[in-house]
Amino acid sequence: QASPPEEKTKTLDKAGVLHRTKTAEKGKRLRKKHWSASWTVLEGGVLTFFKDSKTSAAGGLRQPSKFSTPEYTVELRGATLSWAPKDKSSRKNVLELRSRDGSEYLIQHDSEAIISTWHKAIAQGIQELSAE
Ligand code: I3P
Repeated sequence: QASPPEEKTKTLDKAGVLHRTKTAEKGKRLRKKHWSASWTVLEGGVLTFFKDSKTSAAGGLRQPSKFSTPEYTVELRGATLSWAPKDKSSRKNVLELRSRDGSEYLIQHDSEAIISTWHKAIAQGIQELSAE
């Protein structure tokens, strides 16, 4: 399915609330999943999950200092992204992101349209970093 031309620009920066959980830490699988809704920012080849989801969209990509503590930052260079296999989660629309250092995250949104735009943006970010 072809993208309209305006989506082919290099604007990768994106922010919004996603459900996420970390499933592995530097190659070591975590035993329990803890899903939480998180303000998520894709900027400059780094995906940042903040602790909190209660952030005003009016702030755009800017994060009020009150909520500015990132919980996880994922360097996209050398990372891989795929749709999670069904055995990884009972949820729908789940992406699996593996960082170069062997950490893994599941990323989910009930809206297929919303998760698809994240899929596209993160995949494009990974691809552009590998092409540098
Ligand atoms: C887990 C929790 C997770 C669920 C996981 C459960 O239970 O319900 O949301 O993952 O399923 O084990 P608990 O809260 O007791 O830790 P999904 O929502 O992604 O399915 P799993 O054991 O199949 O990974």
